[in-house]
Amino acid sequence: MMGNPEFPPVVPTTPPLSPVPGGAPTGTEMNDRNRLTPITFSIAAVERDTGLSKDTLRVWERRYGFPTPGRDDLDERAYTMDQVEKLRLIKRLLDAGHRPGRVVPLPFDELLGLGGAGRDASAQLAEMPAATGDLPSYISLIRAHDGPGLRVALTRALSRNGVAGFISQVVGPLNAMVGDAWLRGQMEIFEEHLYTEMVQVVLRQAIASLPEATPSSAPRVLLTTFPGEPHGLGLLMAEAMFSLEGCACTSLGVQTPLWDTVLAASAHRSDIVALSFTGCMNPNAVVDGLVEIRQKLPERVRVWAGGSAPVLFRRRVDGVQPMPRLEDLPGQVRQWRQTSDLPGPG
Ligand code: B12
Repeated sequence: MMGNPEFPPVVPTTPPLSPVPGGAPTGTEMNDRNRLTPITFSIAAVERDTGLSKDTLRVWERRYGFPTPGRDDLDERAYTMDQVEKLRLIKRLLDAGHRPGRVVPLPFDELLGLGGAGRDASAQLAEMPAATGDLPSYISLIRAHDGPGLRVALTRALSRNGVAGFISQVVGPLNAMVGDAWLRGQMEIFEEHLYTEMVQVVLRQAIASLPEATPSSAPRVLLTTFPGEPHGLGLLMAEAMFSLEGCACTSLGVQTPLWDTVLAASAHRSDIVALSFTGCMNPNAVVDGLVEIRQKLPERVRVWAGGSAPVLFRRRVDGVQPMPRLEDLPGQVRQWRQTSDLPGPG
C-alpha cells in the first residue's frame, strides 16, 4: 500500500503525540501543533473515527472536563488532533474492559501505561524458550504491510516448530503482541486483518497437510462462534489441534446463529460442538447462548467452550466444559475416546 498513488499515504496514527506530563494537552502544545495547520474535527467526524457517540462526547465534556473542544465559525464543536488521539486510546481501553470514570479523566501518558497488555505479552515472551525469539520480526512485517513476507516467515516457523509448536510458541504469543499493539494504538485494524488473513492461510495449509480424517474418525467435532464474536483465530487454532488428534472436524467459521449450529450438529452427527469466546463478547450473551445451545443439543453431544472470555469460568453453565487452554485439548480428546470406548486415531 505504501507509495500506491491510488491510496492516500498511510500516515501511521502512532506513535501517539508526545503526551504532556500530568494532564490532558493544554492550549500551548495544541497551538504549537496547530500553528501550521490548525486541523480540527467536527463532532460527527470524531464519532465516526473513534466509535464514540456524539452523546457520549457531550456527556464526558460535562462530567469529566474532557474532551474540551473549541468552537468553529458556526459555533460548532471543533476537536483538535490531540483530543482525537486521546479519545481513540480511551475507546481502545474501554473495549478492553476499562470503565469511563476510571480512564477519561486521566492524562495521556497514564492512559498509555494502562494499555497494560504489554506486560502480559512480554511476560509471556519471557517464559517462552528461544524458539520465539523472532516474534518482533513478524510485527515488523505486519507494520511494513508485507503480507507475502509475513506468510513466508510464518510458513518457515511452522516447518521449524511443527503444528502444535507453531500454535503454542508462535501464533498464541503473536496474537497477544498484535492485540497489545492495537490496544496501545501502535497497530491499525487493517493491519490486524492482514495479520489474521496470513495466519489463517498458513494454519489452513497446516491442517490440509495432516492425514485426512476417515468416515470412522471420531470424535466428530463441529467448530464455530456465536453471533457477536468475530474472532476466528482461536477456532482455527483449535481445529488444527483437533485435526492433529485425528478428529473429524467441520468448521462453520465465525458467527453462526445458535439454531443453525444445532442443525449443523445434527446434520454432521457431531460428538462435540467446540466454541470460541474472547472477552469482547457480552458476558450475558455468552451465558444465555450456552444455556440455550446446551438445552437444544442432544445430551450425548459435548459442548466445549474455549477462548479467553473470563465469563466462561465466572458463570459456569451445566453441561458445558470450559477449555481455555489448547494444550489441554489432546488429553480431553483421549478422555472422550476412553469414555466412548473408541480406539485412538492410529
Ligand atoms: C486478530 C484480532 C481481531 C481481528 C479478528 C479477525 C478474525 N477474522 O478473526 C479483528 C480486527 C476483526 C478484531 C476485531 C475486534 N477486536 Co480483536 N483481536 C484480535 C487479536 C489480535 C488476535 C486474534 C484472536 O482471535 N484472538 C482470540 C483467541 C485466539 O485468543 P484467546 O481468546 O486468548 O484464546 C486462547 C485460548 O483460549 C485458545 N482458544 C481459543 N478459542 C478456543 C476454542 C477451543 C474449543 C479451545 C479448546 C481453545 C480455544 O486459543 C487461544 C490461544 O491460546 C486479539 C488479541 C489476543 N490477545 O488474542 C484481539 C482481541 C481479542 N480483540 C479485542 C477487541 C476488543 C476487538 C474489537 C471489539 C475492537 C474494536 N472495537 O474494533 C473488535 C470486535 C468488533 C466486533 N464485535 O466486530 C480484544 C478483546 C479484549 C477483551 N475484552 O478481552 C483483544 C484481546 C485485543 C486487546 N488486547 O484488547 N480483532
